[in-house]
Order: sequence, then C-alpha cells, then structure tokens
Amino acid sequence: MTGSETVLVTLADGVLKLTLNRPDKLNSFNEEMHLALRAGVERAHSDAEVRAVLLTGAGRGFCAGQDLGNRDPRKGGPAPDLGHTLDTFYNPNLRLIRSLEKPVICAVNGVAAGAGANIALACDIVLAAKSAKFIQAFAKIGLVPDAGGTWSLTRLLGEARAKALTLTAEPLGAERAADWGLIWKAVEDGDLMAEAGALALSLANGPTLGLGLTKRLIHAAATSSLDQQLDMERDLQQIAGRSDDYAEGVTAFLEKRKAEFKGK
Ligand code: T3D
Repeated sequence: MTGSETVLVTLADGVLKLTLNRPDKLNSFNEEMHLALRAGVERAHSDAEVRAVLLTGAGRGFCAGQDLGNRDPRKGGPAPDLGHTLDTFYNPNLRLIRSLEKPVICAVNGVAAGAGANIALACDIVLAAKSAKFIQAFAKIGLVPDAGGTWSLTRLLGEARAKALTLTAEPLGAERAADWGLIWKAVEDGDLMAEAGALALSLANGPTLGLGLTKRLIHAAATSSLDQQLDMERDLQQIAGRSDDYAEGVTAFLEKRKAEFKGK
C-alpha cells in the first residue's frame, strides 16, 4: 500500500484502487486528502501498469464534500476565498479524473454529499450501494454546487431534475439515481465492492487504448455536430485500427478464443 493515510492506494492486476480514508469525517476533504487524491490520479495517468481506476470510500460514507471544520466562521478572520480553493484543489482533481484515458469506476459505498457527490459523477461508471444517497448539500450552507455538479447533473438529468436536486438539497437514493440515469447501477450493499472490483478488473484487461479513445469520443459528443463527431470517429478509428489490441481482438475472434489485450 502506498500514498498518504487520507487516500489508500493499491495496485493489483492493473486496477489502481483509491480509497478516500477519513471515515470519522465521512471522508470529507481537507488539503491533505485533495493532494493525495491528486497524486493517485496523476499516477493513473503516467503509470502504464494502471489500466483502470476504482475510487471508493472507507467506512460508512463515500465522501461528504468539503471538511466544514476547516471553514468555521466562529474562528474569526476574513471569509475564505472559495474560488481560490476550487482553483487550487477541487478543479485540478476533477480535470485529472475526467481527462484520464483509462476507465474510472466509482463505488459509492455510502452517502455522497456536496463535492463528494459530484466527484463520483465525474467518474465513468458509477455503482452505488442501495443504501447510498447523493445529496447536493450546497444549498443548505449557502453555496452553489461545485466540483462540476452543475455540468454533470444538467447533462445527465436535464434542467428540471438538476434544479430540483440543487435548490432543495433533497437526498437522492441510489436506486432512483440509477432509474434516472445519473449512475450506472445500484447494487445490494454487501455486493458493491465485489461487483465494482470485478468490473474494474474486467476493464483493466480490456483494450485500454481503444477504451480511452472511446471516452474521448463520448466526451466530445455533447458539444459536437454530427459531422464533427463522424470525422472524429474516423480519426480515432484509424488510430484504434493500428493498435496491437485490435489485431489481437480480430485474431482471437477468428481463432474462437478469448482475446488477451495488452492495452496498446
Ligand atoms: O470550502 C470550499 O473549499 C468550497 C468547496 C465546497 C465543496 C463542498 O462540498 S460544500 C458541501 C460540504 N458538505 C456538506 O455540507 C455536507 C455536510 N454533512 C452532512 O450534511 C451530513 O454529515 C451527511 C448528510 C453527509 C451525513 O449525515 P449523517 O447523519 O449520516 O452523518 P453525520 O452524523 O452528520 O456525520 C458523521 C460525522 O461526520 C460527524 O462527526 P461527529 O459528530 O461524529 O464527530 C460529522 O460532523 C462529520 N461530517 C460529516 N460531514 C462533514 C463532517 N465533518 C466535516 N465536514 C463535513 N462535510
């Protein structure tokens, strides 16, 4: 195991598992945890051994967003510059997660509130324990949603549900989140880590280059015209078609055996 105590990091069979680890504070973010998460995701970018990421939380919660103990107005002094903290801590991590051209699976093991909910939504495939809840808690403390929440919620759910969730801060249960298309799946609490781990392992054994290019296409689709998207599919298919994994995939099909992808 490597990494700071606030994010536990393990690499096994191509899966980099990052576990937010401040369970007594429901894994809310302090500066150390931001930096530890950043180091983990940066490693996923640079380490070719990493072919998928699995993000989860220790204890009964996934992440309760910002550690509000670090924002106590009763301690006096000027109001904090939250724009600066977003720029310095949250936004770099969001960009790193979103731009990683390898699959990122999130196993939401319990409550995901504030920026914690929105970090989960930045991942590629989100599984949640049936008991987990997603809470856009910001309105309860006079803030606006951050960590990309207004972007993810609006794209995934549309304006009506995005507005109701953010303006009311009403908790959204995992099963309804899945029914609404906010996440991939709600699973029995006891099955969550096994199911998320198996999915991460299966993706880590996949054609990593092609999966990364697929993510790039899906991300571009929201702002592209059909013509632009067709051109991009052509360009990226050209790259995929020259990969070792494509040659292996077709060979394995013709030889009626399972493909052994190397991620290149
Ligand atoms: O500041 C900036 O840099 C700007 C960025 C902001 C990003 C944000 O995320 S703003 C939103 C911050 N988060 C929240 O407002 C959520 C606060 N937490 C809650 O509303 C509730 O804890 C939950 C709904 C998430 C869970 O409720 P429950 O009843 O299951 O648990 P609890 O009893 O409230 O919490 C358990 C412990 O975790 C408790 O500590 P204690 O009393 O046992 O010592 C509680 O204080 C602690 N905890 C939970 N959330 C936070 C926290 N401690 C610090 N910060 C938290 N966010």
